[in-house]
Amino acid sequence: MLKEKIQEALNEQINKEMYSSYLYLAMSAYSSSVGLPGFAHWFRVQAEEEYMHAMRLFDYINNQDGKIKLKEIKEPPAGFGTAVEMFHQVLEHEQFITRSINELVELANAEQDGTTASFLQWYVKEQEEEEENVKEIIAKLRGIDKNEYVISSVDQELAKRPALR
Ligand code: OFO
Repeated sequence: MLKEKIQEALNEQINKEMYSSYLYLAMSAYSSSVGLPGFAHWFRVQAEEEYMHAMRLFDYINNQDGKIKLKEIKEPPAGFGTAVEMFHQVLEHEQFITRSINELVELANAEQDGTTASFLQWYVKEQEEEEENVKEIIAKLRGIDKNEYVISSVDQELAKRPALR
């Protein structure tokens, strides 16, 4: 049985992951609108991945006989500037999510809930990978935001991201 505090924080994390999905879907739409189909594809896959992150929490709460509480998902912005500016916003958001996961782990430890702390380890690793991937893309885009050739070669590279299923 989940403690009330833990259940609340896990439900809050579902909302954050759903917002991440929404945010990346907005970035996908924006990328399409500015003629970057590879970016659009990458963000669409990322949005699906974030939905899976939310569902993993959803299943965990259910499996622990907890209570799911779905909250309103905030509206994401519609414009994100240049490609590199957009990825800086992604990094900022992922750093926010990493802090949130770390706080959840701290809470689980403080509440002596080893099951939840160990469940969260998957997210700790995932956040490490997500931040790393985004930093790599920023490194490729840095300083060349106005260089059409490089943007289009990164666009072609992002188009190769495999779909989730
Ligand atoms: Fe769910 O990892 Fe990104 O936000």
